[in-house]
Amino acid sequence: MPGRRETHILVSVMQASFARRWFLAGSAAGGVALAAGLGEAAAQAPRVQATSTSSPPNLVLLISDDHSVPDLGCYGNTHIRTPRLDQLAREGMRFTNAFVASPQCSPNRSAIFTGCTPHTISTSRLHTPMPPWETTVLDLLRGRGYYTGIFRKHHQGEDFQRKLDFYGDAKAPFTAFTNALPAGRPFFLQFGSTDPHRPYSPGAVTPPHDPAKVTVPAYLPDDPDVRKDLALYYDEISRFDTECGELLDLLRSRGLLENTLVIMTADNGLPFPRAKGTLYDPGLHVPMIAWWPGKIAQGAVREDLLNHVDLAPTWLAAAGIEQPAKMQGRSFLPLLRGEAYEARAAVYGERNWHDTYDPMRSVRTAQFKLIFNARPELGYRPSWDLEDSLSWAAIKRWGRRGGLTQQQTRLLETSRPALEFYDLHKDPAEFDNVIDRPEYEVEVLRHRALLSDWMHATYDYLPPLSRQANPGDPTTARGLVPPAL
Ligand SMILES: [Ca+2]
Repeated sequence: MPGRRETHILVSVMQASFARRWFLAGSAAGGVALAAGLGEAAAQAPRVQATSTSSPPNLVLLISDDHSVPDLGCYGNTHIRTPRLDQLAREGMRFTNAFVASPQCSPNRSAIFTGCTPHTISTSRLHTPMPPWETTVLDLLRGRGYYTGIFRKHHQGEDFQRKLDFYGDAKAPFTAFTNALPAGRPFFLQFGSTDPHRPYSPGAVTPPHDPAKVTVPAYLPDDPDVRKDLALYYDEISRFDTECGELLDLLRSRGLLENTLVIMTADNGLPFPRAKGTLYDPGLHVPMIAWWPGKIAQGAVREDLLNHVDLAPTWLAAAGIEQPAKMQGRSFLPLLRGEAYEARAAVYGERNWHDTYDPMRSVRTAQFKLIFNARPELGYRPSWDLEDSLSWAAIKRWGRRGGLTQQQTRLLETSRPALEFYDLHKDPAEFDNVIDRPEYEVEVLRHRALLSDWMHATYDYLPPLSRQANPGDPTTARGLVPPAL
């Protein structure tokens, strides 16, 4: 049973949580109050009023595949060569706190295209195609006259691809799109590179990056093979940068960049152990740059929390199309335009089936992150593309020798805690789990309530951390983690 002080805190948190849900349920508009973050992913996301626009902007998405912050020059990686994206950031807005909805490829891409969290639209399992009954942002744009095209990877299945006006595979030159584009039509174009996804082989760029100069993250051992692996990852990011430049040059030469919002981001974090497929920041924290001449201040850097579910609402708002009630994200168009904008208080993450069934949920605020491991009896398991990597082999080799740090050794343990809580200001690497420290008790409870509310509001299929049926009762709320855990 909880002590008196803990009960008081818990009841306060749960009452606040319940009051907020009641308010949301009674508020037809939803809207501004949700910007505080608790229910912002819920169905009542702020609606953007359709605005008349005589010249809707073209929309371009440049998306890399398995790529985290800080691995662009403009994010502080001093060795990687990404001149074109660095230029894009200098001429546009760079976001330092953009996060994916899921650290998995197809689930997160489905979130980008629908503005909904993957479990809400049944796409949480890796490789699940876009359900034919879901309305995507491309459907809505097409309905308003946009010409929609994708080059290469979208990972949403054949039905999704058939609905596009244009699709170009890896052999198609970028001119195939510009030649096919009907004159005078606004367009949405995604360049979906498969860089820097594994497998790696030398030769992506000349000269290659020097393994001696890469930055080895603290969660990996500083090993020659890890350095070689990271240099190959850098090489593919450079190749992506070059191709982005080629596409932008082509669009400019055809006069197609004059009223165009370009967004660059990545679909999930880097393909290394403790990154892709995990809810630690290296799995969730991705680069994001927005460029729109005359509309976005040049060289702006914003720290606001953003999630990939916010992209579709932003594109709709830019095109003057009303956001459907089902979309859970929030438009950050006002932020781009330098207008009044209330930042999110929290972003949420989910991992589900990805070679193994290892469901997890997370909530991240500016200072803290809570991770819920729904199968704590499992140890860390990399996805199969990482299992064959030089880096995973190095971790296992160092583990046998006993040379890993205490934090790195956790990758080889056979179980994990059900709950992890990190103070990101003091511990940005998320090494020091403070879930049981008394000084964090209030924040832990607040984040448990945030995560529970979000899971409940978004029709999650995992048991929420707090009992929703009777939120004011501390004895039932005490059963925060289901007995099976
Ligand atoms: Ca990916």
